[in-house]
Amino acid sequence: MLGTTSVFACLLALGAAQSYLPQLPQPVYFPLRPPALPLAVRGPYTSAWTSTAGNGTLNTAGASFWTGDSLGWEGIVTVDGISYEYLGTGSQSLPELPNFKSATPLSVRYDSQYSNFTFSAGPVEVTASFFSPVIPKDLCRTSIPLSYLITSVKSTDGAAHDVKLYSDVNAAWITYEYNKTVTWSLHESGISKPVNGSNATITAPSIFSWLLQLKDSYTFAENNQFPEWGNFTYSSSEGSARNFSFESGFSGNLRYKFINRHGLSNIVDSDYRGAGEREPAFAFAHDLGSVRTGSVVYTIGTIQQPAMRYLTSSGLTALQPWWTKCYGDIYQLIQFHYKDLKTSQALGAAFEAQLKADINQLYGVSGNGSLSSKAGYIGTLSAPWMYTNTSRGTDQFGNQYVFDSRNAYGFLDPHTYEGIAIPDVSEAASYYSIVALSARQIMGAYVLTVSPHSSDPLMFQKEISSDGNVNTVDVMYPAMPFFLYANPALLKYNLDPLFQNQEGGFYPNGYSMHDLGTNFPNATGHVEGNDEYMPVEESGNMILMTLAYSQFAGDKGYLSQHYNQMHQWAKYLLEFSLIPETQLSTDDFAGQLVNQTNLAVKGIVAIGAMAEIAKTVGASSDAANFSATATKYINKWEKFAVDPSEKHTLLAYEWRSSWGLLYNIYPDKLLGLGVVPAHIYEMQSNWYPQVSQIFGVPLDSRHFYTKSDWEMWTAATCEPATRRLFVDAIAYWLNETTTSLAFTDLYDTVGTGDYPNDDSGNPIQFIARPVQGGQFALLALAKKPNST
Ligand SMILES: *[C@@H]1O[C@H](CO)[C@@H](O)[C@H](O)[C@H]1NC(C)=O
Ligand SMILES: *[C@@H]1O[C@H](CO)[C@@H](O)[C@H](O)[C@H]1NC(C)=O
Ligand SMILES: *[C@@H]1O[C@H](CO)[C@@H](O)[C@H](O)[C@H]1NC(C)=O
Ligand SMILES: *[C@@H]1O[C@H](CO)[C@@H](O)[C@H](O)[C@H]1NC(C)=O
Ligand SMILES: *[C@@H]1O[C@H](CO)[C@@H](O)[C@H](O)[C@H]1NC(C)=O
Ligand SMILES: *[C@@H]1O[C@H](CO)[C@@H](O)[C@H](O)[C@H]1NC(C)=O
Ligand SMILES: *[C@@H]1O[C@H](CO)[C@@H](O)[C@H](O)[C@H]1NC(C)=O
Ligand SMILES: *[C@@H]1O[C@H](CO)[C@@H](O)[C@H](O)[C@H]1NC(C)=O
Ligand SMILES: *[C@@H]1O[C@H](CO)[C@@H](O)[C@H](O)[C@H]1NC(C)=O
Ligand SMILES: *[C@@H]1O[C@H](CO)[C@@H](O)[C@H](O)[C@H]1NC(C)=O
Ligand SMILES: *[C@@H]1O[C@H](CO)[C@@H](O)[C@H](O)[C@H]1NC(C)=O
Ligand SMILES: CC(=O)N[C@H]1CO[C@H](CO)[C@@H](O)[C@@H]1O
Repeated sequence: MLGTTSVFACLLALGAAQSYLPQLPQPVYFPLRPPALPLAVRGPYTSAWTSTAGNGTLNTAGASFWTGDSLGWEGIVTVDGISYEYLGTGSQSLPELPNFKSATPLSVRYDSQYSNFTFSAGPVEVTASFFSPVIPKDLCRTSIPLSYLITSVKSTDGAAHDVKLYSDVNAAWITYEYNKTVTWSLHESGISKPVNGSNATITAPSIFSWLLQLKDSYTFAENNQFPEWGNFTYSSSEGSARNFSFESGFSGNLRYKFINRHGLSNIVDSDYRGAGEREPAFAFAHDLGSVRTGSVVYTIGTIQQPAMRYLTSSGLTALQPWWTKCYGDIYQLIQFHYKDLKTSQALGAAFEAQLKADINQLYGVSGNGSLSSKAGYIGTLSAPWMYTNTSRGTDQFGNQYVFDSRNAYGFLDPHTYEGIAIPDVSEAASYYSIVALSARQIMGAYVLTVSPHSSDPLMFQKEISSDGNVNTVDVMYPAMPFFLYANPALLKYNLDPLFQNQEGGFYPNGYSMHDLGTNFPNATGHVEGNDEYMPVEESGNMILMTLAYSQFAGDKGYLSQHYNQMHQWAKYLLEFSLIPETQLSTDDFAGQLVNQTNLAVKGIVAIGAMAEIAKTVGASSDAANFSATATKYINKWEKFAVDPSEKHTLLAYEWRSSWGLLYNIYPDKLLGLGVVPAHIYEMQSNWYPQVSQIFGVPLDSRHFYTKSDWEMWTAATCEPATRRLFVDAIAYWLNETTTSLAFTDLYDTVGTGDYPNDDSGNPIQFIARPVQGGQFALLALAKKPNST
């Protein structure tokens, strides 16, 4: 057997060992193949994904941060002496070894909680089940920034086999710069004193945790989206294994040692160094013995304590994460979380079951009807051209499709009637595949903290990828449907810091602020008032979100509490919403525009919402005034906003033939305000199919790109046939797009459904944004209080 030093010598001698990308068969995906699958997604800094771009999968593409930067996460299963890599690509740069292979991908399945990857490894099947619980009603568990990986094996030939498991992580999880010194230690069973060698007492229940941190940390700072403070942890325990071992050291060395000797040396490397310098890796190995089935549990994540920096009347405050109230210190947190697997699984399964039941109900699928059932199509098509052309054929990707104009399972390009159609998939199945994919991405953009003012938590959102602002109002607004569906209280915890800041006199403008801080995690507001200028957008959004929370939570007190502040914003809307001056709307990448139809209607609907709010708090003369103004404005708006053809609203008043997604009428329907006349809904619903493209309806007539969150909001305002077109188009796009990172909301509806380019030809990549909460627009509408 090779000793440690000779393994090194061997690797060094081989230098850049030949790296090969194995040609592996493609796994089968259920319910579809998204551009990236969540692996460990529990917060802005615990956000690991695997991309499916270029036919990549878990053991060809490996794990990456939401930005696409690689993370070292390695998994090997050894069966009867042959090692198979199922997670990561780290072992592929080892010198070629006769007893080392890639596991063969079989299937990839996801739901709202799990991404499960199944492989064959000789006579066993191995499943890597990545579990990031989405349990929004459980505040303590929701605040935990850690995720699970359960690796299980199952004999496929009925015989018992000798099985060993290995896994490691590297320091790329906590630093963008590979030359920054990282320090580490191994901890046993919640004890802060580290262990090494023989003072580690290995027993079945003891939990071992690697902790990594930057030697020089900077609290509340980021470097290329990576946190510059906090601890990364990777944990496991012996469990039912026959033998358990650990080691940290040079990655190639550890993997080589495991592949050849099937065990580790229980040594903690003391040569603290950068992530790129003889890549330090942190490993666990389990010897399961001769088994037919078996499994090992790992937990992983990045823990920041404190979590946020917050401006209050007593100055800048460092806020502790909410879990400190529930579990204690970081060691106790890791222990609790590890042991909590079964309970978390039960809670996650309950959310998932409810989600499926709610979708079945939405589509009228009775009992335990499968989501692939085609039952549940209700409604008629009112655009007559859709009746007359049916066809079947092969689309540009080689998929068979059937376009059935009576049920709109697919749709054709209305201009060419050519091979552009969505495969024959039920809308319920499409919708499930979208919302199930979105759930972890949404929750992964938030942190819950202790509040300096009350016993309720505060919730902060990171505007992931677009600019990193804190609690961006026009990013909370599209995300709102998820919270209304899953737990409206979270929307309140997210709104509270914005009210506290502005009611506390920290913002000088008469309209609502755009965000609570330019750089997450600094929730320090804009005392100068020079935040991004979206006055009508954000004032409308705040009023609409506040009423939505109040209605869905049955909390009228919240309206009285914030009436004065909302009244101030409503006054701004009275003045500026009907004829909006040149300004940005939330779709700021599209640039400024005067007289935006969709922005104006948001302001007007918000004035209608203010009438409802005033009525609820007993301000009846305010209510009458707001109500009369909303009616007066909507009548004028209709004259300005409708194209002379009377087929659609315009993108901007006086811009003849322009059009756009009129998504801001969704809150009118959601909140039962009745401000927007029914014939506007009908007209728009009939219009969208006429301008749809292969991957959906463009955001507006200026470009071919669209926003999937706004598409789903719009879908919720349409009659069923048009709604189906939107829903199926988004699922079809997810299945086929060439975008390579977590579910983007901004994509091209033509070509390969890629990221669009800006006007200078540079791609605009929106990644993993919480706006996908908007995908729950149909479910929120179905849950609307007092809905009939
Ligand atoms: C992906 O796999 C499919 C089928 O296995 C193949 O047709 C296609 O060319 C592959 N694409 C790439 C980019 O390798
Ligand atoms: C994924 O695996 C877990 C067990 O680890 C199981 O409970 C869950 O139902 C699976 N989900 C899917 C979509 O296969
Ligand atoms: C570390 O790497 C970064 C680039 O990633 C570079 O800017 C910096 O100068 C390097 N620092 C040292 C000490 O080498
Ligand atoms: C284990 O041994 C190391 C020295 O190798 C020491 O630093 C550490 O405190 C010991 N831990 C315990 C729990 O005794
Ligand atoms: C947060 O504020 C601190 C103090 O001003 C600063 O050092 C840090 O870089 C800021 N964080 C980010 C992400 O900008
Ligand atoms: C976590 O990391 C920070 C550096 O960001 C460090 O100061 C702290 O001691 C670490 N906590 C633990 C429990 O290791
Ligand atoms: C457990 O594994 C280690 C590392 O391979 C080995 O040194 C040790 O002898 C094993 N212990 C038992 C009881 O098999
Ligand atoms: C752990 O123990 C090994 C050998 O006993 C020693 O070489 C190493 O420096 C120790 N690690 C730490 C972190 O003290
Ligand atoms: C649905 O199926 C589950 C498990 O298969 C069962 O427990 C439940 O009773 C069924 N519900 C109905 C309404 O049939
Ligand atoms: C995704 O594509 C696969 C393969 O073409 C197909 O079987 C599946 O039905 C599609 N799923 C959806 C939701 O469109
Ligand atoms: C905005 O629309 C109003 C109403 O149609 C019109 O009077 C005004 O001239 C428009 N403003 C601009 C700059 O086009
Ligand atoms: C009513 C209608 O639009 N029918 C169209 C069906 O498709 C053919 C081309 O395949 C068109 O020529 C028709 O106008």
